[in-house]
Amino acid sequence: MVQKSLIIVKPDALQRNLLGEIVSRFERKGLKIAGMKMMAIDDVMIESHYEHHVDKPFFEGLKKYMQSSPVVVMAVEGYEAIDAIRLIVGPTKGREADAGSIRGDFAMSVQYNIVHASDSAENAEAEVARFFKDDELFDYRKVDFDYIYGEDER
Ligand code: IDP
Ligand code: MG
Repeated sequence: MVQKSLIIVKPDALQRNLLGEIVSRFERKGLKIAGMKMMAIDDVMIESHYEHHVDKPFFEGLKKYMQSSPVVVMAVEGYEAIDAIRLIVGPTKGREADAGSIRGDFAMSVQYNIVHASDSAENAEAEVARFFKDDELFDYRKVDFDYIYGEDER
């Protein structure tokens, strides 16, 4: 099943000059960028995006971090992309993430962990819709497609 995952390249990644590296990791994997833009995350958006954390003691710090600079958001597409991307990103705590994953290679922190990636099909759909208007998402053919997937997967 083709899925889109919502990726947020967080402020620590921009400050540490990792934007290109992160985009490149998704590209090289064979995933397709269906949408991408730079934006500031306002209060309403952060409170809905991190709804599961609003009552936690670290929420104010998380909000301050996510609003400390613009972020780059991407809708990244592929077959079973949501789980594939969580593997590329690694678990929340950077210092426990496997080497080779984005967080494993670039993060030590729980909070400053470089990227957000959707964790389920249901959340991915809501997150992509929250961050992208329909006309900001692009359905286009990539010439490498036939070499990224086998015939029975296309
Ligand atoms: P995830 O980003 O791996 O899906 P979530 O549990 O959904 O992790 O948490 C969202 C974000 O909130 C994390 O990526 C991290 O930036 C921040 N966060 C999660 N737990 C903590 C914590 O215990 N302290 C500080 N920040 C946290
Ligand atoms: Mg999460």
